Amino acid sequence: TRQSSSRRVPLASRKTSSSSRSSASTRPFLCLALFLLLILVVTALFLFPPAIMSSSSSSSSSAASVPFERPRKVVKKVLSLSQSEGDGATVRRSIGRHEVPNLDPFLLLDEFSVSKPAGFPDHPHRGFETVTYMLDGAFTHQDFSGRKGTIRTGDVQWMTAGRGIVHSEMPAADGVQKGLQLWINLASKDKMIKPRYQELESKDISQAEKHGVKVRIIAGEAFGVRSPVYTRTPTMYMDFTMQPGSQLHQPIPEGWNAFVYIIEGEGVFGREGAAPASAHHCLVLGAGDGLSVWKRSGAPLRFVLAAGQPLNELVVQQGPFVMNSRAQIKKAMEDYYYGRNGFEKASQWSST
Ligand code: FJE
Ligand code: FE
Repeated sequence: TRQSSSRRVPLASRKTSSSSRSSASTRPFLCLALFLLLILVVTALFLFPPAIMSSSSSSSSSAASVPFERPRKVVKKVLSLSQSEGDGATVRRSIGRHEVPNLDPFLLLDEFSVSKPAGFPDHPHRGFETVTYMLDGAFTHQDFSGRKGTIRTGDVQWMTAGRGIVHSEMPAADGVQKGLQLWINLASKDKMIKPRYQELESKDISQAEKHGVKVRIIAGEAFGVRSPVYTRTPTMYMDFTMQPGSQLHQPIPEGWNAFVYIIEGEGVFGREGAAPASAHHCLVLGAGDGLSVWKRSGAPLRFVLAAGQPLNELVVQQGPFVMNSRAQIKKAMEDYYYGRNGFEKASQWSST
């Protein structure tokens, strides 16, 4: 009745009267209505966070499709050529050959194709990490502490050799077994840490897909999805597959060294007008905050993108030992020879 009486007040006089008489009577109701509205909004926020978050993440992805402030361009393109390694194995080396001596913190990238009986029999490592990513087939590894396992298509073995590992890496099936092996340097303070393995089965590798671009995240983050792998040397490593007509705009931390290795197909990297690059090429990226890739037509494009925070330390490498000085290399060779400082189990061990 109070409302109806206030409604009957002529418009001209309502403004003045509402400030005195009607406000005193309707304020409790207004407060109640505002309170109910607040509860409604809070409930909605609790009930539909995924909808709200996904809409905000898709808007942030469209923000990412705006060109980067400083897009990374391809500063070097190297075709990896086949060479013989291990015991009769064939690798296409890109990082680690003369043209790309080392891209701190990366030491080596090999695309390996190996058939029995070839392989990588018993050998040591010290001072860095090896990341083996199977592209097709299976590899068995055995180490001097009795650890043994087989990684298959899509699986990853992230091995932190630290102060020392001796192992063998051999094909586990008939036919050609293919994969990538990336060597990542360890900081001086981490070179002698206890060895550690992080193994991810294919089904456990974080994946994301958006607008014709699929990514498998081995390390780091893409499309808002993070890998559980701990990278002692801060690293991102992902495997992208792009369908024709798709584009990718992947942020990469400023100051990190980065490269692309094309597994199959071809695509345009760095700037839209660039000439397409094709399989088995390693593309070293220049400075900037992200990489754009265009896949126009034809077959899908598959490549890995790796980026890492440079260590800015001296690198002294002697085969499987990567240290900071000649003296440390000499020490590593002696430790391996005499079975000391992490190589205790080396002398009496051999793979089966
Ligand atoms: C190594 C020669 C080698 N690339 N890719 C010397 F062949 C190796 C070595 C590998 C390797 C292993 C796999 Cl599974 C894949 C690779 C080189 O084992 F460590 C030294 N020092
Ligand atoms: Fe090895």
